[in-house]
Amino acid sequence: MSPEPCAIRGGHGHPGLIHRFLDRLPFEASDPIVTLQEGSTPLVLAERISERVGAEVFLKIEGANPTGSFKDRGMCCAVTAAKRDGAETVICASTGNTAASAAAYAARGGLGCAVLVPDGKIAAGKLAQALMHGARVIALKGNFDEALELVRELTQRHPIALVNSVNEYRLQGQKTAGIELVEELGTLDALAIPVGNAGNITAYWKGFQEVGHSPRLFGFQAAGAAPLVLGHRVERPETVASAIRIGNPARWEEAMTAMTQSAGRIEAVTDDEILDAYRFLAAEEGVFCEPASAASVAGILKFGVGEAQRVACVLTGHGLKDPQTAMEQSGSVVPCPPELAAVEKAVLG
Ligand code: AN7
Repeated sequence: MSPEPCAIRGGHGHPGLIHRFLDRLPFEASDPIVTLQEGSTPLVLAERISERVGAEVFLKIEGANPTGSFKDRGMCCAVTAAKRDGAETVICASTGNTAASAAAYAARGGLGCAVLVPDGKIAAGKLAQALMHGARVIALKGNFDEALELVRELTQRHPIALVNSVNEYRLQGQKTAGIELVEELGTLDALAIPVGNAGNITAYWKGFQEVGHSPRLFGFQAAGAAPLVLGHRVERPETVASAIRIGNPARWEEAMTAMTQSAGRIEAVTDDEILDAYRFLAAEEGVFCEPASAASVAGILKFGVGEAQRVACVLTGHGLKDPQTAMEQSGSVVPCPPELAAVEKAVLG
């Protein structure tokens, strides 16, 4: 991998994914590429989870992207395209991560940004990011599905670029994660992934297909927000995994087609199962992801991996995104006066 494309732009280290995968993406090197050097994320072997499911399980740590989620893969492409095509402002509906990523890339690209989020239902870290990056943050008295419908209508009336995953460039960017997995592992038998709006699972499938690979897709939804499992819309989705609190996925058909083509499955995991996996990952594997991401691991712990021998779990977002849930799910701190004897007792228990 050549560091040159970044050096040209005054950066160092690995190139962003548009430069890395330029031959597979609808961009030219001369386009006004907006990058924070996203992609090329760690892939770590999860020894304890591997033991529990009886297969080799790898974690694709998408929380290591610049804004802490996989959304950066799609957003660098969507914002680059918007800028190239002359847009001045981008907009999205979001359960949080898309908003944080859109806000960051818009700031980077010198574009305006507005985000519509469900009031009171997005994790604190994501809200802080969107605000810090200077987005106009609109708290909708409604859920994600209503927000998406509204921004779709709004962008029909105004020249504002929609950067939700209904935007084809988002999938183009996100497919690169699937390509990275095949490049790194050579082969994999199954992919476990949380599913909300169903853009990411659709994008992974696109990436796998492009490199001639067909792992089984295991998609997992939260039980209180599982329209694809139930086969019908969920009017009032509810789950502790606020990122996937979605009742009417935009990429419904494509995701189900991908699932069928891959001989995969879509299943539901309860909030308790999600939180068990969330704590296990942090305490036993040293990997802190957000609750929605833990649905992928909760799913394989619950349903197994069939005949698969090598599996990748996509950990879509960083644990720091949602400090409130983390604090609720973990132990308490030990108070201590500033005296050696007391510290000794506190440390040694
Ligand atoms: C951590 O940010 O929909 O199935 O508006 O943030 O492609 O929707 C987030 C989704 C999984 C589900 N994990 O991905 C948004 C948003 C995390 C997420 C998903 C999301 P999709």
